Order: sequence, then structure tokens, then C-alpha cells
Amino acid sequence: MSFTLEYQIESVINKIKHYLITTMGRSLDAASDAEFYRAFSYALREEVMINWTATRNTIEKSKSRKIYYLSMEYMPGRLLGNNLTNIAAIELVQQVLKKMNRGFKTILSIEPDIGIGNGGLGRLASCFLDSLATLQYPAIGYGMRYHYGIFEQALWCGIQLERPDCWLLLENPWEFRRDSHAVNVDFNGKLVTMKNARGETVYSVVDQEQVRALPYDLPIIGYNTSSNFSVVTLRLWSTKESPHNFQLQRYNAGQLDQAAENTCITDVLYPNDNNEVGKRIRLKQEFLLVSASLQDIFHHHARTNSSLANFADEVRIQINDTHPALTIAELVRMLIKNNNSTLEEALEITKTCCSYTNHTVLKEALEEWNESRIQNLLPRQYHIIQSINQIFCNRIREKFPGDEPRVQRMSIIGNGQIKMANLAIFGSHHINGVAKLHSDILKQEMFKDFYEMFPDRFTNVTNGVTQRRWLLYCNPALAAFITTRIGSGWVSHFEELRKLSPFANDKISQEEFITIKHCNKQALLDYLATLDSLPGCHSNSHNSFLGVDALFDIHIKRVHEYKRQLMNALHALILYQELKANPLARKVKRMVIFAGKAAPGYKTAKDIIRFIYCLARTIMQDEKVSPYLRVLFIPNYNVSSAEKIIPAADLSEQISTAGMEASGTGNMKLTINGALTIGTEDGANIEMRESVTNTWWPFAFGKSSEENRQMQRDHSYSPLRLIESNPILAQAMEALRNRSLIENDAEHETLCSLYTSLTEGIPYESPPDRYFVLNDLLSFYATQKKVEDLYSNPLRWAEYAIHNIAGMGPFSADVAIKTYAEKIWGLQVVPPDPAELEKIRAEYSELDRCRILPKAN
Ligand code: 26Q
Repeated sequence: MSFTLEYQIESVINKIKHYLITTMGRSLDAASDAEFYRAFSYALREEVMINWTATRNTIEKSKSRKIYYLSMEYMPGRLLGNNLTNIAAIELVQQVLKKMNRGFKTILSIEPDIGIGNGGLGRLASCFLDSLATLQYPAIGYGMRYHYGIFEQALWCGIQLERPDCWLLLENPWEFRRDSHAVNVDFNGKLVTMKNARGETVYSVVDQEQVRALPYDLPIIGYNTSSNFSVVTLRLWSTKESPHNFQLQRYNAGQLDQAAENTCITDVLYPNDNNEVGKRIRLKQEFLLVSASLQDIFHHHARTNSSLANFADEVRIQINDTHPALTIAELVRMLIKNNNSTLEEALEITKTCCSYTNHTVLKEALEEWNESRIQNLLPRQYHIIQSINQIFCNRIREKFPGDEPRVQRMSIIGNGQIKMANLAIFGSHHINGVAKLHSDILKQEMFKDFYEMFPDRFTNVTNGVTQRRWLLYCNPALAAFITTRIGSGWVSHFEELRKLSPFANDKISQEEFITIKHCNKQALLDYLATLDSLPGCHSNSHNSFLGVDALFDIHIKRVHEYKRQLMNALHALILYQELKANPLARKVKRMVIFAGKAAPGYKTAKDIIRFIYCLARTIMQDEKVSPYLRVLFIPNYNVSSAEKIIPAADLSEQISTAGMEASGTGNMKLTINGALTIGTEDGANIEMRESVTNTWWPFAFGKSSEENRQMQRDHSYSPLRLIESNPILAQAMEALRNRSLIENDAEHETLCSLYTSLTEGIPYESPPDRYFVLNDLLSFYATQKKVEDLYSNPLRWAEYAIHNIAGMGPFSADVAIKTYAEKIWGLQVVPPDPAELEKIRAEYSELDRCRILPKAN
């Protein structure tokens, strides 16, 4: 065995040297870390390519049903470290790098963080691909290769600055341009009718504008301890590199921006999550994804089928939120055109193939497109949507005769708008929410009419996260703690975590857990000390922070009013006021840590960040309070920083207004890393509490979803009354206005504006304190006292934390993907055929001895 390991290490070293010389003309000692990273990735890639080819060939030959996952967003983060984790090669590679005198973390951090998504929805898509690959389902993910992903956030005096995210600056060893798979996507043009041979009317578009979509593939490696791992393709479309997309005539006519419009379609990710929808280029992006991916799916199908007869049997398409909902219209169009289907037949096949996941209940995030905008950009698809809508409205009338108001509410087209959710629901066989509460809200409120018409279509699939990236990779010490006690089965069978609960009251385990947490907290502090400038800190020396004994209170997610960072900040303000009056008022030291981006056009979210900054600064400058309390805002939250922050968390803030967070997935990541949750009864928090059991879930608080809904309905909520009747609230609110936290007029205006939004709202637009921040603040405050009580008993805290981890088995993305596969897609696993693998290995090179993994036995 040790011979094999030595041999493998030597092999990898040689392969890296080989690539340094053959692709960069570098000797090992002269190579920069960036060059070394590239050579190293190339070496690893050889292994990946073999399995990737074998996986693809096996799937094609098996003629099995496939899932095509369509998503406008992904958040893969960095690939190398995760890839090494999933082929179980981390230790081997650490030894290789040690021998070659390179730092493991240094090399991994060369890679840019791929952030071609906004947050939860995109990261979920990436976790799902990890599970699809690990479980060996036949799958392809489709998305957009935005040249600029989610902006880089910098903070200047508490003001969010957005900088372009240039993740493509260096050549990316993990992506493969596939010129032979490029397709054309049609926009605009004029709809004309013609008669076919049988004298029937057929439709066609003339004078359309063609845009070339070029795919780039990323390999997504499934976890496997043998060398027979599967590799799933993530195919990302780009309009950037195709010269014909540039319209020279328009350029020559002086219309510069119009000339470049089509080369620019995939340039930038829209940085909004859950707010501000409806921009023109966004519609072009959405249709590009849909049309290019569907053409690719048809090609894929045609490789093993001579007709479309088996299409409905072999193809399953998952629509990730309504962003790719034009799939319904476009698939109908293609089936009519390529299969001579009637509209009804095409609709039936489409419905058999498609299913749709909803990710939000916020009205402002529900996609609607202006009718004439769609008619101009997509004339044929518009006509099809009209025809589909006619069929749909007639079916509603059949089922609910005389109920015209219902028809109006459910119609796909209304008030000059096309309602994407309505289209997605009518064209899908299943619609799911992402946590039980959320799915119930869909059935009972948002899509009530649709549920009454199609009760069998509605279902729930609670979200999950991949334990490979979010525990095994990012928290190796805790992973080893678990494996020592229950074995390593949890890495692919997360439900085995239950076996951990007997260790919760074992003192040695508790002590070891505390040691690990301390180390992770220290590692986070060391990382923070390296950041250029941290808002609220004078210098980033270690004394800018509290030590590892302090409670690390973590609130990390996109900044949005419903996620209530403002409530947490107001609580920190209350703590500050208490400690100022009496520095010994609190039992435990606390670091309140925030991170998250605000959508660039979302003023209130940006105001909240600035408030946090003002508060952090005020506390920092207060010598009496700062030894006990700190507030910190870590800029540019992304997958890579999450991997550092999450393992260091003691307390996880999941405090959204109940009824508004569809699921949350950060809640799961923090819990599997041993944090306790202070949380409302919202999204997946509820199911997490049920699985962990109430006994070990002590910090639930706040009004229920039902109570909040009732207050909205009867307009009974008055924040002013609350403030008047409670001195703690009154004092905190007063600090927003009395200039005690601010240094200039602009800051004063910001804080006053938050004050006004809580007390007055905006006439005719928004009621005061729309997200019930003040209404839950006192309950939050009381619960935070309980947090401190428990935290002052570290062993007892550890006991709770271990029980929390043990209860997290159901929240693996593997579980979610199995549910989709069994209940929605009807999908079978297709592992790479060993004979195929062997054939490709032989073809690759029978004599090649430079391999990272032992040869398969
Ligand atoms: C739509 C149109 C135009 C521009 C942008 C958008 C847009 C983009 C992203 C609308 C919404 C989103 C993102 C939504 C999102 O991330 N939702 C989150 O999904 C997670 C995974 O299911 C859940 O855990 C979160 O609760 C939910 O907020």
C-alpha cells in the first residue's frame, strides 16, 4: 500500500512538472503559484476526462431517461479543492504539495470563485449537481456563462461599492469550449402564415435576428472513494466569442450600443435576488438559455433516437424558478415544427417532460413580462402562449363553469402582462416548493386557484446542501471528529449522522468539539486579519476582534429587509446601550458578524449595511464596551468566504419574517458545522427543529407565519404603539435619530430613513415596518438572553451542538435529489459502465503511469 502511495505521489509530481514545461515553458523552481495551480489542475484533469467521457458514453448507450436542469444561476465557488475532496485525493495531494514545497491553501486560493448566481437559488443548483453526480443519475445542467458574475462588494465608509467580478481573467483549466455544439437562437422578426402540403395553416418567422450561442462545459465530479466516479456536465452558454453576433451594419450607421447588443447578452448576471425584475436584456438572456438548451437536448436525443417518438419518455426538464419558464412555449413550438405535432399533442408532451420549482413568495420577485415586449422579441412564442392560454382558459371554464373572476386570476395573459408562473404551472406535471411551510403557502395562498384545479401537481421537496463541500471539505477537523465516532458512511449517507447523538453527552466528545470550534474560530480571525480593510476596525490586528471564547454570532446571507439584518443590528444596538450603562450587564462576550451583498438598486438594503457600519464603528471606539461586544461586517460574501466563516460559527441567525423565507440553505450549512440556530418558524427552520427535536432546539422565537399573515390582512400592526409602550425599543429607536451613532449628515440621513421606514413607511407604497422587525425584536431580545445563559456553560452548549448535527441527516442535497428523481422525474441511476471505463482508460494510454488514483481493480 505504501508503495502504491509513494508511487502515486511520484506520478503526480512528474505530471505537474510535465505540464509546467509543456504548456508554460517553466521549470518547477521558476513557476509562480498561478502557473503551478494551472499545471496541477491539468494533471488532475486527465483523471477527470477519462471518467467524464465514460459517464457520457454510458448514458448515451443506455438510452435511459435523463434530467436536464435549467437554471439561470449557479454558484460553484472554487472547483479544485472540492474536486480533490470528491475523488478522495486530498491527503495524497497534500503530500505532493509538501514534497514540492508549495502551500496547499495558497495554491487553492489562486483559483477565482465562480459566482454566476445571486445566492440561495444558484448555490442550490450547484449542490444539486454535486448530488446528481455523486448518486450517478444521468444529468446535464444548463446555465449562462456570464462574463461578469455577481459583483465584488467593497465597503467605503459603510457604503457598498460594486466592482466587476472578473472571474475569466485567467485561463480556466476547468472549462472546455465546445465549438461543435454551438447553436443559433432567433429573436425578433415577423410572423407569417403559410399553407403546408395538407393545406393546413403553419406559422413561420421571417427577417429574424440570429444569435450564436457557444457552450462551455465544466465537469462536476461526483464523490466516490473508488476511481469509478461519475462526472456530470454543466454546460454554460455564451454569446461573447461569436463574431457574427456583432452587427457591423448598425455599427457603421453609428448605432454602437445596438450593434453590440447580441455579443453582450451573456455579459452580466442581473444582481437582483427577490427584487426588481423586468429588464429587456434579461428577457433575451432567459430565452437564450431556453432555446439553446432545448436545441441541445434535441440533438442529444437524436444521437440515439431516429424520431421524437420516445422524447416524452426519455426527457425530463427541471425549470429552476420561472426564469427559464419560456421552455414551455419553446418546447411546444419545436414539437409542432419538428414532430408535426398538433398544439394539443405538443402541450401534452411538454407537460410530461417539464416540472417547475418555485423559490419565492415575494410579490416583487414574481416574473411578469410586458406582452408587447414578448410579442416583439419572440413573435412565434408569443403566438403560442396566446394559443396555450386559450386552451387553458377553456379548461378552467369547463372545471369551474361561470367563475369568470377565477379565469381572470389564473389566465397566463392579463393586464398586458404575461405571467411566467402561470405559464410554468400549466405546462408542468409537477410544481414544488422548497420547504414544507413554503409548499403549503403555495397551495393555500399564492397558487390556491391552481392547486384547486390541479391538486396532484403540487408537491414539496425540502432543500438540502452537499455535506461534501459544506462539511468534509470546509471543516476537516469536525469531519474527522464525526468519522472517528460513526465511520465515514455519512459522506454519502447523511442520515447516518443520527449515530452521533449518543456522543452528545460524552464529556470527552464535548471537549473535543469545543477544541475544534476554537481552532476554526482562530482560523477565521487569522483570515480576517489578512483582509485589506475591515469596516468598523481601525486596523486588522488581532486586537480588532474578540478572542475565540467570545460567542461568534453569525448572520450571513443576501441583505434583504425580509431577512431582517436590521433586527439583528437593532439588537446589537440594545446590547451596546446596556453595556454602556453597565459594562458587566452581560455574561458573555459577543462578536456579531454580518456578511452579504445588497442588490445595487435596493436602497433600504444598502442603508442597513451603512447602519451596521456606523454601529460597528461606535462600539469599536467605545473603550468601555468594546472588550465585551463587537460588530463586524465582512465584505464580499461568497462561496469561498462562506467556507471560512461557517465552520467558525457558534450561533446561526435565521430570523426572517415567518412566511417569507422559502427555505434557506445557509441555516443547514451552519447547523452541520455545529452552530445553534436562533430562528423564526420559517422555511426549513421548522423541519430542522422537528428533526433535531424541540429539546435540542432552544432558540425558536417570534410570530408565526399565520400570525404575520393575519396582521397583514387586518392591518392591526402598529409599530409606533410598540415603541411607545417599551422603553428598550424606544431607546434603540431614539439612537437612530439622535446623532449618537453618526459622524456626518449623510449617515444621519441614512439612519433617519431607516427610522422612518420602521415608523411611517411610505404612503401608498409600503406600510410602516412591513417586515415586522419591531414586532419580533423583544422576543428576539429575550431569546438572545437564553443564548447567553447556555453559552456560559460550554460543555452543555457542545451537547446541544452535537445533537443538532446528529439531526441534520434529512438536509443533505442527496436526499432532495433522490426525492426529485423518484417522485418527480422517475429517474434511474446509470453508473459509468466498467467496460466503458476500461476501454477509455486503455485508449487514453495503456502505458501511462502518471496517474493520481490507483488503477481500478
Ligand atoms: C428575476 C428576474 C429578473 C432578475 C432577477 C430575478 C431573480 C433572480 C434570482 C429573482 C430571484 C432570484 C433568487 C431567488 C432565491 O435565491 N431564492 C432563494 O432560493 C433558495 C433555494 O431554494 C431558498 O433557500 C431561499 O429561501 C430563497 O430565498
